[in-house]
Amino acid sequence: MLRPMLAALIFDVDGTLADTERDGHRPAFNAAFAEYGLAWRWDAELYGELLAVTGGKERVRFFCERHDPGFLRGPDADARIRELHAAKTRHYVKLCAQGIPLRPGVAALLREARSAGLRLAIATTTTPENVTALLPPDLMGLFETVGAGDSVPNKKPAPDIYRWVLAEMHLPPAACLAIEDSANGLKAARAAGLATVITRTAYTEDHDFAGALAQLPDLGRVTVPLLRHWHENAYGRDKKS
Ligand code: XBP
Ligand code: MG
Repeated sequence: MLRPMLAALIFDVDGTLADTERDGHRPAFNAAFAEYGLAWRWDAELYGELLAVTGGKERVRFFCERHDPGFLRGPDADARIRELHAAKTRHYVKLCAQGIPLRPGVAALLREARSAGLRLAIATTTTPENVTALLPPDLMGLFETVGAGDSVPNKKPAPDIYRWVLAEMHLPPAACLAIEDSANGLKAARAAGLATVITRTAYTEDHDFAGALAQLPDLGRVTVPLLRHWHENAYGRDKKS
């Protein structure tokens, strides 16, 4: 049977393209809480625990269940969480305007991949506005498909966002590689049938990355030929067994 050729790279955003959680999303949440007169403050350690849940709205609800259940008993808690999250997104977009650096090797690999004829896509849990706010327009323009936020019913570790992106690109998972930073992300990509490269962050250093194609500190030493080699190994090996 023919080995699938590598045709596309599908990138996660938070923790993969940039280390956005501790110094981007977390202060944006805290700014929104202050704006709404809430006494909640997420320090870096607590936020690390809350990252077990993907999705900002879902994370606020998860926090309330443990630290302020009264907030959820109030009238229309869902609407207030949505409003709070919209404020958080405004603060996050402002923070991005001040510049959140991309992780080592990301910009170079995106450009190299496009000039090598690979197609690029994004599969993220974060809100779409956050993606365009984070990426400079020239890099944003390299992606043909962006799957983000509430465009699918279930967030990572469910495979929905990866399946949505594969459908948009009309590609089988075997023709792609996913690049992720967290165990939830790895589970989502693997459940969608994608071989996955992991770049760990300070928040995901101790995550279980069993089943990953490779685990790296960052993309600083990753090139397209190396990704092609890993992809071939992954699928070559599968075909023989
Ligand atoms: C990580 C997430 C997101 C962000 C916050 O996304 O879980 O929810 O933490 O963004 P990724 P929102 O899949 O890119 O790693 O508040 O917009 O949800
Ligand atoms: Mg991530």
